[in-house]
Amino acid sequence: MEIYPKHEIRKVHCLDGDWDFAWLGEAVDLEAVRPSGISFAEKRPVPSAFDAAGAYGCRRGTVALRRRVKLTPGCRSRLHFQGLGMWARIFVDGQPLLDWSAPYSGFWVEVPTADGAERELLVLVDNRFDARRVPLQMPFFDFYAYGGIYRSVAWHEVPDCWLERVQVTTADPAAGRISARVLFGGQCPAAVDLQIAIDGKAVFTGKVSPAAGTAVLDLCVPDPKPWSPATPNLHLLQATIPGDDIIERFGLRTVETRGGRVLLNGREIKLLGYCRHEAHPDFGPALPEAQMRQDLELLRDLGCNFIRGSHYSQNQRFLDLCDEQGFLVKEESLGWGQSAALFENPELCAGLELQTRLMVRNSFNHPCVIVWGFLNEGESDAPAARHIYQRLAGCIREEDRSRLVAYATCRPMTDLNYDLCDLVCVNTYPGWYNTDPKNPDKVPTVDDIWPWVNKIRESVRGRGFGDKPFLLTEIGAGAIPGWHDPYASFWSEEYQAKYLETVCRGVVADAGIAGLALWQFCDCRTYNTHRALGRPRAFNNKGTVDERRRPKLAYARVKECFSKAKKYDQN
Ligand code: ADA
Repeated sequence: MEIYPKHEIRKVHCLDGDWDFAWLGEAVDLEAVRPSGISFAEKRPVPSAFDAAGAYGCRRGTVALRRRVKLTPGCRSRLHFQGLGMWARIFVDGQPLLDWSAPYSGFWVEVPTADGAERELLVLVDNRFDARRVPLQMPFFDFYAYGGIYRSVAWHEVPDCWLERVQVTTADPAAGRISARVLFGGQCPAAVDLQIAIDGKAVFTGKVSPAAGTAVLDLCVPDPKPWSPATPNLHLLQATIPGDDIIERFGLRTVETRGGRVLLNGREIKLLGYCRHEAHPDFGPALPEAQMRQDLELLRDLGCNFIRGSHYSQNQRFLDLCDEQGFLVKEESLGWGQSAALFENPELCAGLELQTRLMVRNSFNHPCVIVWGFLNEGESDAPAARHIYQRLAGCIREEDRSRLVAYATCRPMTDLNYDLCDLVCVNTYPGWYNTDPKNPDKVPTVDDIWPWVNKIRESVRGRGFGDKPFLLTEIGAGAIPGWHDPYASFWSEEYQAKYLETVCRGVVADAGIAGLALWQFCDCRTYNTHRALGRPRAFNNKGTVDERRRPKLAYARVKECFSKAKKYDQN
């Protein structure tokens, strides 16, 4: 897949396509696997999830994937993985180089040089749950934990000092003033010859002296065109040093909050949209670009301007498309309902920090991303969990101060960490899950929705957080596709339609609610254990479209509400 940043001078070998594939079994001792002993009888494509469908669908075990590549003999090189799950050991020419256990995160592997041209890349991938090896992905998460190299891979040839990234931050969108943080990798000389062109026009030529591999330049975009949902203008910045270059794409826009509102380029914006999993019954998270585009087409048709990338770092190609089409995104690192006790595990906490920093480093030039998130529905009302909320909000702000920071809470009345964030993001399901523990036999109805949401808002205001924009980042009801019931009972498309209409109408009419991400865009596969007793079909059925994107009854109701809503004032 063509993904930004790109390169004109640097030699990049895209490794997407057929790889040699071997299924090693369900009970493999990973330490005992020797690359030379593997016999490869099959071919499988990368990117793909081996357990999404077909012979290994829904199976847990270990696979090996192999690819041979011709590089320039003796060159320095690095491998770029955009995302795999759940655990991998990466070998080049038979040597183990890295063990990786951060699903959905893009990362680099430094490769030793070799005299010969032909190099062999072998990746062992394992999708078994293992709290020690893969603490970031737990079996209780309510979405299927897939295995495979499910995003693109590329092998880059680089000089001894290379361009890692250029982080572009907008200072003034209308005037086109930006700050460009040029990040160098490898052995950087004291002074480097650097050229920067924006949209083909030279804006900097000279020597820079990187301090700790970084040089910061204040630059002006020659013909600046601000980015907004209605005018998603993008600019290209090309940085060149001897033997290397990088082409970054960025948009000129600011995002901030004031008096409970979210402001884009200084103007109020109402965020209306969906939570979306990267999910499809045939492909798992390895969506082909055509599917990503269809999802965006449907979201546009529904009248959305906002996508919550639940619950992990997003495919970079998807974010590129959101940049091009003017969608706004909350991107979040992988986390789901972890308890305070789990955060006592230092390896989990280190993994959370690593993947959260990687999310920011991988996505910092996407204008579509306006909110960084982490720890969906963690135990945010436990004093013992505060350290991890502080750590993650803190590391995001170290990486990027130009966006909003927020986690989604399902403990809105007792949450202890609102002070750390720019937004109050609440997940709540009144009218679906029972909100009254004292009255377990009460049948939830849509009449429960607004009294409960308003009670939450009162509680947030009462604790002094009324000046932070309030977003409903999850709310919804399940509907089994095709299940109709004249009495609109649970699981019917009728109940879901009534439910989502009640939510959308209320949010659109209420200026005090800054945003809504309905749960969820499409049905998606979830755990297939005993937990699935609450998840008919072993799917989370709260999609407005089903897993093959066929609309349910609710589709037209949401479309009617969102399309008529005023979202952004261009003038
Ligand atoms: C939670 C969670 C979602 C999903 C949802 C549901 O709020 O964040 O991932 O599991 O509940 O459908 O119950």
